[in-house]
Amino acid sequence: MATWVERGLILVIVGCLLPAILVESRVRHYKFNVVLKNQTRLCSTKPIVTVNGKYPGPTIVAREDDTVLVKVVNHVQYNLSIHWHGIRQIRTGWSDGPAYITQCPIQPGQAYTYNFTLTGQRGTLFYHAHILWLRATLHGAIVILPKLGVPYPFPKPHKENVLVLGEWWKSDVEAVINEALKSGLAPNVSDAHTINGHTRPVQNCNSQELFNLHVKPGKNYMLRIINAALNEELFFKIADHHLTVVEVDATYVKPFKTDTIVISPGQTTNVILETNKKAGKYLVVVSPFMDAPIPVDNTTGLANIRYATTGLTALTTTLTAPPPINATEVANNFTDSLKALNSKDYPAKVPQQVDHSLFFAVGLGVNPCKTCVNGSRVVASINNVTFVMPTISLLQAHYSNISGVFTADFPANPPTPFNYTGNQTIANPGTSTGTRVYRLPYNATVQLVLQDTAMITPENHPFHLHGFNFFVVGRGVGNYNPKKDPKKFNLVNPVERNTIGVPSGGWTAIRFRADNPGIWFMHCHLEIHTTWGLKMAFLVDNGKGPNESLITPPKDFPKC
Ligand SMILES: *[C@@H]1O[C@H](CO)[C@@H](O)[C@H](O)[C@H]1NC(C)=O
Ligand SMILES: *[C@@H]1O[C@H](CO)[C@@H](O)[C@H](O)[C@H]1NC(C)=O
Ligand SMILES: *[C@@H]1O[C@H](CO)[C@@H](O)[C@H](O)[C@H]1NC(C)=O
Ligand SMILES: *[C@@H]1O[C@H](CO)[C@@H](O)[C@H](O)[C@H]1NC(C)=O
Ligand SMILES: *[C@@H]1O[C@H](CO)[C@@H](O)[C@H](O)[C@H]1NC(C)=O
Ligand SMILES: *[C@@H]1O[C@H](CO)[C@@H](O)[C@H](O)[C@H]1NC(C)=O
Ligand SMILES: *[C@@H]1O[C@H](CO)[C@@H](O)[C@H](O)[C@H]1NC(C)=O
Ligand SMILES: *[C@@H]1O[C@H](CO)[C@@H](O)[C@H](O)[C@H]1NC(C)=O
Ligand SMILES: *[C@@H]1O[C@H](CO)[C@@H](O)[C@H](O)[C@H]1NC(C)=O
Ligand SMILES: *[C@@H]1O[C@H](CO)[C@@H](O)[C@H](O)[C@H]1NC(C)=O
Ligand SMILES: *[C@@H]1O[C@H](CO)[C@@H](O)[C@H](O)[C@H]1NC(C)=O
Ligand SMILES: *[C@@H]1O[C@H](CO)[C@@H](O)[C@H](O)[C@H]1NC(C)=O
Ligand SMILES: [Cu+2]
Repeated sequence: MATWVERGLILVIVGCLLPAILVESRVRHYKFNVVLKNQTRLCSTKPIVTVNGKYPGPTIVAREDDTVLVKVVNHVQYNLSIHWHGIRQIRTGWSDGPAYITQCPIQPGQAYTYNFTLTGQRGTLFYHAHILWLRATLHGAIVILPKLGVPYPFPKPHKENVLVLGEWWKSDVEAVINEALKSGLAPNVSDAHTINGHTRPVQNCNSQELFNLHVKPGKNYMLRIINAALNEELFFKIADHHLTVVEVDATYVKPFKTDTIVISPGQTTNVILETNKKAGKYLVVVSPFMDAPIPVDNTTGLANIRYATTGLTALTTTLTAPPPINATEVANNFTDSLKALNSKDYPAKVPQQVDHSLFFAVGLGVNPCKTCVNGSRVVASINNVTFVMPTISLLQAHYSNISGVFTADFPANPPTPFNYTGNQTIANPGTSTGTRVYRLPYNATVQLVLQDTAMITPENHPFHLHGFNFFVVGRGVGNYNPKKDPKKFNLVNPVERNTIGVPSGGWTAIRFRADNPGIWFMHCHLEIHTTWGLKMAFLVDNGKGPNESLITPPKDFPKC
C-alpha cells in the first residue's frame, strides 16, 4: 500500500501584523512496486502490469506546495517510466517521465525516485506509465488538495470519490500493439470500458460486480473523474442526475450544470453530484465519442450510484442510455460550456501578446513498409514530421550538450499548405521522419493552432502538453482562417488545461507562456496516434539565474 509520511512542518508568517498562519508543507513519500498481477475480467485471467498489485493503482494524495517523492521499483520484464500527468514540474523535468524524452527508462530490477513539488495547482490529475502501452493498466489518481485552510471556491462536498475510466483488452496489451506495428494496420479495439477497474458484467461466468458508489441522500459528493483510457474519448452520465462541473485538469472552472460530460484520454473533470433523488440505484454509463469513421470499442461501461438505505431492501435501478457514439452536438455543448473561473483568487492569466505563432497540421499518413500487410503502414505526423524516438533522452542530450540526438528545427508551419479538411487533395500521403524540437526562449508566449487533417480520415486528437497548462482560446470546424478566426478568440476567461481535443475535421487554438525550462513533450493522447508518431517536443531555454533554470539531474537518474 502507498503511504505518506509527514516530514517538514514550516511556519510561515504572512505579513507582520497578521496573526501567524500555520502552513503545513510536507514531503509525501510513496513507494511504487511495479509488479505483474493476475487479474480476471470478462471471464478470463491474465497478468497485468500494476503498481503494488492494484488496478487502478493507489491514489496519491497531497496538498498544493507539498513535495512528492515516489520511489518506483521495476519488478517487471519491461522497461518502465511513469509520467505525472498535468503536474507542471517547474524546473524538475527530470521527474516528468516520458521515456526517451526526459529520461531513460527504469530497466528491470532498477529503481528511480521521482521528486517534484506541487506548485500553483490543486484538483485532480493522474499518473500513468509513459512507455510502450503499459499505461493501459499502470495508472492511478493524483489528488491535490488546496493548501491547508484554503477552501474550494464552491461549497465543501460531503465526500470525495475518484472514478478512473479505462479500457480493458482480453489479450495482452503489448501483444495488441505489437501485432498492429507488424501489420502496419490499426490495432484491435478494447473489449470493455472499466470504471475503477470494473467491467460490465458477463453472463455465465464468475465476473466481478459493477462498481458501486455508496452515497447518502441529501448530500453533495465530488466525483474526481479521470479518463485513463488509451484510445477513446468518453461520454459519462448518471441516470436522473445533473452534474455541476467545477474543475478540469486541476484548474477551477466557472461552475455549470450538465447531464453528460465528455472527457478525452488525459483529461480529468471534477463534478458535484447532488444526491437529491429517492433511495435507489442509479446507473452510471461510460461510452465512446467518435464522430469519424474509426472503429472503436462501442461497449458501454457501467457502475451504480447507490443511495444507502437501512437494511437489505432490494433497490430498484434507474437506467439511462449514453448519447449516440457520434453525438458531436452533445460534445460541443460540453466543450463550449467550459470557462475559466477567472476570479480574484484564481485569475486567468491569458497571454495577450504572442511571441511565437505556430500552426500545426496534425493527422494521419501512410508510409511504405515492405514487411507490412499492404506494403505500407499507417503513420501520423505534425507538420508532416513523424517523430522518431531517440535512444537517449532529449533532456539529457540538451542538458549535457550531446549533439546528434535531435535538431531544433521543428517547422512552425506545414511545409506545403493544403486544404487540410477538404477531400483528399494530396496524392502522396507519405510523411517525413525526424527527431525535431521547437525551441523557445524562457518566458516567450506561444499561440498554437492545432489543425486536424483529413489526410486519411479526419479524427479527434486529444493533445497533451507536458510542463504547462494552456488556455483554449478558440476552436472551429473546417480550416482555420488566420484573418477571421482570431477575432473570435476568448482572451478573457478561456478554460485552462493540459489536454484538449482537436475536433474531428476542425481546429483548436491554445496559448501558453514558456515559463518552465526544459524539454516538454507534446502529443496526441490517443496512444495509437502517439505510437504512430503524432508527437513532438518543445525545448525551453533557461532564463536568468538558478530560479529560472533546470535543476541538476538527480543521482539515481536512469541511464541508457
Ligand atoms: C497467473 O495466471 C497464469 C495463467 O494465466 C498462471 O500460469 C500463473 O501461474 C499465474 N500467476 C500467479 C502469480 O498467480
Ligand atoms: C528533491 O528535490 C529537491 C530539489 O528540487 C532537493 O532539495 C531534495 O533533496 C530532493 N529530495 C530527494 C529525496 O532527493
Ligand atoms: C485481434 O483481433 C483479431 C480478430 O478478432 C484476432 O484474430 C487477433 O488474435 C487479435 N489480436 C490480439 C493480439 O489479440
Ligand atoms: C458495435 O460494434 C460492433 C463491431 O464493430 C458492431 O457489430 C455492433 O453493431 C456495434 N454496436 C452498436 C450498438 O453500435
Ligand atoms: C449518427 O449515426 C447514426 C447511425 O449511423 C446516423 O443515423 C446519424 O445520422 C448520425 N448522426 C449524426 C449527427 O451524424
Ligand atoms: C446544446 O445546447 C443548446 C443550447 O443550450 C441546446 O438548445 C441543445 O439542445 C443542446 N444540444 C444537445 C445535443 O445537448
Ligand atoms: C490495407 O489492408 C486492409 C486489410 O487488408 C484493407 O482493409 C485496407 O483498405 C488496406 N489499406 C490500404 C491503404 O491499402
Ligand atoms: C476545401 O475542401 C472543401 C471540401 O471539399 C471545400 O468545400 C472547400 O471549398 C475547400 N477549400 C479551399 C480553400 O479550397
Ligand atoms: C468529397 O468527395 C465526394 C466524392 O467526390 C463527395 O461526394 C463529397 O461531397 C465531397 N465532400 C466534401 C466535403 O466536399
Ligand atoms: C511530406 O513529406 C514527404 C517526404 O518528404 C513528402 O513526400 C510529402 O509530399 C510531404 N507531404 C506534405 C503534405 O507536405
Ligand atoms: C515574463 O514576461 C511578462 C510579460 O512580458 C513579464 O511581465 C514578466 O515579468 C516576465 N517574467 C520573467 C520571469 O521574466
Ligand atoms: C531498455 O532500455 C535500455 C536503455 O534504453 C535499452 O538499451 C534496452 O534495449 C531496453 N530494453 C528493451 C527490452 O527494450
Ligand atoms: Cu490523435
